[in-house]
Amino acid sequence: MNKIYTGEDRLGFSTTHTNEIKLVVVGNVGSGKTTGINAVSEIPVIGTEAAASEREALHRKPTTTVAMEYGLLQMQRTKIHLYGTPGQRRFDFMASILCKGAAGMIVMIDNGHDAPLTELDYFLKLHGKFLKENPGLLAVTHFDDTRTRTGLLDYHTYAIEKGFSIPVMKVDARVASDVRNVLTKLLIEIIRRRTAPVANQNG
Ligand SMILES: Nc1nc2c(ncn2[C@@H]2O[C@H](COP(=O)(O)OP(=O)(O)O)[C@@H](O)[C@H]2O)c(=O)[nH]1
Ligand SMILES: [Mg+2]
Repeated sequence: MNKIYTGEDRLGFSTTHTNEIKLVVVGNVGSGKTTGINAVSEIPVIGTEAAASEREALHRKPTTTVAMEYGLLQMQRTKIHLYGTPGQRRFDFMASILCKGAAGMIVMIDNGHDAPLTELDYFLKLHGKFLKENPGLLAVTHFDDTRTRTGLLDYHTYAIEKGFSIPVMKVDARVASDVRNVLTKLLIEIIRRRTAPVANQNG
């Protein structure tokens, strides 16, 4: 018979105590990483905004995250430590550092970008190893002011073609309930993987 793991016996997901996890938000400049973290954090976000240097970064705003952001919130008996990464390419090393110990990843893509699937490709490659081993979610923003005709299904198909089966959601990073929906979906997937029955454990 399969064993159903509950409580604290597997990878630390408790059904009775508060769990703590780290989640990381990656994605292109201006997609809404900083905005999204600010929308849901229950503490003042600790951040490192500075003048942007890369042209791409200036598309939406004059400043951008240069090292990291940190926000904290609690949902479903879980404390979520939320880390935002810089979008500018020259800070990619920082994103890799921030991924250490993370339980899941949100890849946020600005649908108003000239070539959003190329942007997605970049982040799938950069974080491919992490996403193959951990739960991830693709959050697509800026649908209301989009300049492209790329739809959610296009993102899904593209990710599948590249070997990534991750959920795709439409999000407005300015809207707290949207961002919370994304976090809930990712959290459920994290818990599901950690508590799923282990097939044929005892033959
Ligand atoms: N119209 C629109 N604006 C958005 C949406 N999501 C985020 N924004 C705005 O886009 C900008 C994103 O900036 P920021 O959060 O700093 O992006 P980051 O570089 O990913 O951290 C902000 O001005 C947000 O208010 C969306 O879905 N629609
Ligand atoms: Mg930012």
